[in-house]
Amino acid sequence: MRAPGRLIAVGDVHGCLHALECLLKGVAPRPEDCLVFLGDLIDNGRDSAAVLDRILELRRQCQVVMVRGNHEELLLAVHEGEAALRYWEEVGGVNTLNSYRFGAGIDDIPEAHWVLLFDQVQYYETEQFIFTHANYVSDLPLVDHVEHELRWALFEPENLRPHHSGKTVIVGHTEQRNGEILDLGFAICIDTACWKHGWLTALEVHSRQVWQASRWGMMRTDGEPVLRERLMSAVDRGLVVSAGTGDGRTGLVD
Ligand SMILES: [Mn+2]
Repeated sequence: MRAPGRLIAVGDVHGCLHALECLLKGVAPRPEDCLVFLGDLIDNGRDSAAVLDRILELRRQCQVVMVRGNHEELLLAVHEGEAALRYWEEVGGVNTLNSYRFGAGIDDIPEAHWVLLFDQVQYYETEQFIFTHANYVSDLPLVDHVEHELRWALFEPENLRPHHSGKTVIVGHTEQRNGEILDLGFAICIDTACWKHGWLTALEVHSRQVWQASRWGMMRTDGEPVLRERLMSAVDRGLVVSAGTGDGRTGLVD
């Protein structure tokens, strides 16, 4: 039996608080709705700490499922030793630490956030849908998947087949730098690269209603291209100085 509320997947937030706030305003979650965060709530963007606080608050407003991303996996591994901590810092963790306090260390992350991260699931499955962070193996039940397939493997259309269960798979992780959802019918990637001038995407999986917001907290208008493409077309038309050759203000930085 299908649950009464909406079932809404949310792509990789990556510390983009303004995008998340904007998206939640648009979605206006009701208590019967279920929001499935596909992982990578943290790192790269500036406001990871506030994003985790917002998720804690959201859990009092509607049902929330959090699928674990590779970035959360790296953070949870920092207690294994210095090398793990250094590696996480290099792939976006420094911004997460600075979101607690400039120059913060791992001990500055509050207990409530660790508890929240430990609540993340490996994947989420309903009667019609499968949600993972990164990818899936078409002929394997989800329970037999390993962490690489769930959280690290790139979503490459040429290598994908429908999952044997017949369920539609929803994933994040593989950045769609053009800002558009990659919809293969049997599988859909909604990581539209929010922290890199793209959008944060929410998708209601039954109705296919889509919300997209920029990291500056603006809702996408119909057909609006990502900032990267607007800038590149301005460069092509000679309206702005090309990235890297001018004063830096138009530079496109990953
Ligand atoms: Mn990821």
